[in-house]
Amino acid sequence: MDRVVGVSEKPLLAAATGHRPSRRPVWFMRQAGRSLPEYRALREGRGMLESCFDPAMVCEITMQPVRRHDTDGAILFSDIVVPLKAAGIDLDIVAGTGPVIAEPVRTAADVAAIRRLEPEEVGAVARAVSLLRAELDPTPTALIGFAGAPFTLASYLIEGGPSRTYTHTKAMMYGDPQLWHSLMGRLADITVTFLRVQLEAGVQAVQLFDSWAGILSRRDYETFVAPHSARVFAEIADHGAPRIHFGVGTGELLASMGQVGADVVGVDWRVPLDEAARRIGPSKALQGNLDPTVLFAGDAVIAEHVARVVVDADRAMAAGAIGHIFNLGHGVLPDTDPDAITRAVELVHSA
Ligand code: 1CP
Repeated sequence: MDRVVGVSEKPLLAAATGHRPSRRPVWFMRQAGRSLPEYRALREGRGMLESCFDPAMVCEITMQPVRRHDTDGAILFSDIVVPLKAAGIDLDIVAGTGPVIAEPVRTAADVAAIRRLEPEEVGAVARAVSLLRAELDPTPTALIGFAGAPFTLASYLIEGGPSRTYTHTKAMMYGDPQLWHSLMGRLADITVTFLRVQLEAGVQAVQLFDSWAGILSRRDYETFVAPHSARVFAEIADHGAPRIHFGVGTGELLASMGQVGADVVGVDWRVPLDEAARRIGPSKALQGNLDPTVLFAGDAVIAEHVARVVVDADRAMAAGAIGHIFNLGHGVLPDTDPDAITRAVELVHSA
């Protein structure tokens, strides 16, 4: 495509803001990396974090799934722990495991040691965004920036890595609410800085991932999490870019998550989109929610499930949702066949 596409012509931005998109926009969480052989080739012998601070590499990995699948969103290749690393926290992303924190945050002294993020510490990310805008401006694809929400970041810092039970996280939350809120406040500051750097460099939408919030009750979410996520959304509102909020297993939290300030609410595969719209209330766009494992079940099943999500989304819009961005209910699984992803995108675009 060689002509410059105006922002209002980007289907993803149109759907997020209640305008009529020229086609149903689709992108996939974790579409960059993972399943693509060209990604594995590029990452050969290069660490994950090292790659996230290399602007040319970030640009190339972000573009790979867009070129291959013709998605309407390009998700910046980065990770939720990148701003924590940049702010001096000793951590690594270990292949096959995920983020690992050298010294888990458990005490008041540990929390006090978490400092602010200076914008220039994520200057490499800003440079990657500039490179990407130059690539994407002539196309219909919008550039999406992202950050981890304070709760999900806190869970990694406190547990020291991925967890099933979030024991230490909940122990601090229930046992020392003052310390908890102090930690969440510091993480919200880092998240705001990281998102503002991306927005100022040119991302056209942002997604706040509160991936693990679904382990909380609605009451706990509202008491311990919502005020901090709400502050993040409020402090980036002046940019005017659509703000997406997503978590896994959040069926019981959708009404609350819909109230912290996002324009678009991401829904996992457990709740049909029309039911999600009822829980969230009117005036929001919805994003989701094909079960990622459906991509392993063959073309006929993929077609059936894509059609079902589209029907549910259309019902959600009849019930007051202002738009639909097609996505998975969570990220692309690593051994997904890339051709199944391409096929799903074609089906969404022709639905
Ligand atoms: O499409 C993309 O891949 C874009 C970049 C991206 C994004 C949006 C990566 C690259 N990570 C993320 C966000 C992220 N990272 C989230 C929120 C989204 C989600 O819920 O899926 C979370 C929770 C993480 C933490 C993380 N980083 C994990 C999960 C571990 C756990 O707790 O279960 C893992 C495995 C990583 C490493 C990582 N991040 C990204 C990639 C491609 C990888 C794999 C490592 C590698 O390739 O070496």
